[in-house]
Parts: sequence; C-alpha cells; structure tokens
Amino acid sequence: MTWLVKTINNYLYQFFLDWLQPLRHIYLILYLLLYMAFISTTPAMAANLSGGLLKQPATEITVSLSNSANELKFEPNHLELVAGKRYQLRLTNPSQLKHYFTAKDFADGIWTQKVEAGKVEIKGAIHELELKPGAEAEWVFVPLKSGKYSLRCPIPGHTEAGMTGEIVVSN
Ligand SMILES: [Cu+2]
Repeated sequence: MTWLVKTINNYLYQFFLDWLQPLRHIYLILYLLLYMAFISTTPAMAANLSGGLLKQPATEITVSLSNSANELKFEPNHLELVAGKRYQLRLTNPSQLKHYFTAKDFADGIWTQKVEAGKVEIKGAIHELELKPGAEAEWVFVPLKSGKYSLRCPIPGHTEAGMTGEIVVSN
C-alpha cells in the first residue's frame, strides 16, 4: 500500500511543482503590473489635483519692478503666499530700465498655469521673467512647496543696489 501513497505523494509533489512554479511567475507578473499601474496613476492623480487647484479663483498680487523714479527695488519686496492656492501675479516695470524677476528656487516649487504678456500666453515651467521698460506680465501659478525664497534682479549692480525680495510660502 505504501507504494500507492508514495505514488500519490509524488504525483501531488509533481503537481505542485508543475503548477506552483508558473504561478510564482504569474504572481511576479501581477505584482509588476500592479506596481506599474500604481506608477502610471500617480501622475494622473497629480494632474487631477492640479486640475482642481487650477480651477480656484486666483488671488491677485501686483509687484512693481523698480518705479518711475528708477529706484532699484521691488515694490512690494516681501510676498506671503499659501501653498495650494492659486495666484495671479501681475508684474509691471514703470521704470526706464529693463529688470528681471528672478526667483529660481521659488519657481521650482510652483505649478505654473500660464504666463501672459501682451497677446501671448506661455504654458509650462517658467524660471525667470525679463520686463523691458513699460512692460507688464501676468504669472498665474499655484505654489506647491512651502519655504522662504529669495527674489532678485540679476542685472549687474541691481541686486547689489537692493533690488531683492523675499517670497514666503506657508502651508
Ligand atoms: Cu533690475
């Protein structure tokens, strides 16, 4: 009778070997598929989040780059923003010189919806804006990362003369 048990055991063992080995691969494939699905839905979720965030009414802020007296400063030179809120930053240059609005680290931590200047709308990541005398631009964005960021005009002599500022993003 033991030979029968042995045969059945062998049969069962073979059965498990034959079926479980491929199952292990299926498991691995399923795991990979799930993992890939997770990876691919993450940007989709981010897009949904951005979509919702980008539909809120925007808070308007105006920053003047220098002034009609050509003073080398931003007015105001301190901005307080809240992460996740939508802003419409209006930049003006009423001076006779060109100026930059440069806040690289700040720009890295925001979602730019658009920059509008004249009849042109620019979409996508923006890091720096140059405003010629009399120019105006609108930057619509949502800050995503809290922090304290520095703002400056990198034209030689302007930063040194005090054309700097600070942007604080809180949660
Ligand atoms: Cu300047």
